[in-house]
Amino acid sequence: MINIKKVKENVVSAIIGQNIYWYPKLESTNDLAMDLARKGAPEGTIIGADYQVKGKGRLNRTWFSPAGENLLLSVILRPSRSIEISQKIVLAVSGIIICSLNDYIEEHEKGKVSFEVKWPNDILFDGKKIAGILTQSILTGKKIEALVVGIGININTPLKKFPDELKNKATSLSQILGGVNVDIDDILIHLINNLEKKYIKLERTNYSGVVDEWKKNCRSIGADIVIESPKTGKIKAVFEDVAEDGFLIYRINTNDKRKLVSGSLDYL
Ligand code: BT5
Repeated sequence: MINIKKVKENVVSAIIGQNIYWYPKLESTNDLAMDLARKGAPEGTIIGADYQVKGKGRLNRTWFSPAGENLLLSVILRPSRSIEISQKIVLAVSGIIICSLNDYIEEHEKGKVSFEVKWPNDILFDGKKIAGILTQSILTGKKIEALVVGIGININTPLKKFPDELKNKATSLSQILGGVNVDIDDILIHLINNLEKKYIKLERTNYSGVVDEWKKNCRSIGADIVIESPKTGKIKAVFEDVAEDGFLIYRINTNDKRKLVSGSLDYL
């Protein structure tokens, strides 16, 4: 169970984490956060859980996490923008997660670990997923009333506990650091502090520089990929770039460049 008192004592924030609600068990932190956001919960409210009965990924996928081992939370943001900004927020949050993991690693003198981002919402280590982000929004027309940013980070789950289909695709911070037990509270404290700093800056600077920052952690521009989306189905392509709005640009052949707004990619 997260030590909320310790977390509150160590966060330096005016917005993020002013209200933290943590539960032993929830269906999904995103579902409750969406409910509370609809009822007017203030910006920065965090909903967390030790266990989710129905942890959600994108596109009706599921998020796996045994009880008490990992970080599962949703943050309610209320950026004064239209929905187009949400992909940039996802890219920015990827960087914030990496920064928070690195802060922990540095603090515990565990050497240098190199994380990588995968469009649109994954954080990987050595090609394996350590964290994912799921955003959901409440809109008036195109204007965002609330954006719920759901974050799942594998902290202490050992490789053997992942289901077979994830064993070659997932990892956790503990696994990366050689099996040590990682203090989940400490990661949460870094995450809240980094979210606070970065979100305030992003709102002030009109989200400039987000895509360039994200690209610094991306090693797959130019790679052969397979993209999959409801609109296109599965197609082979080249990962050309990420556009200024945060969406993926892929190339089918020399003169045919297209934008992927909603979908996934796999490396070939
Ligand atoms: C995501 O979706 O990566 C978004 C995950 C967001 C989870 C958080 S937890 C707190 C909050 N509340 C929720 O209910 N959800 C959010 P997507 O890109 O669709 O990836 C999902 C896919 O990742 C699955 O289909 C699996 O293949 C894989 N996967 C599931 N659990 C995983 C895990 N723990 N580690 C790595 N990969 C996983």
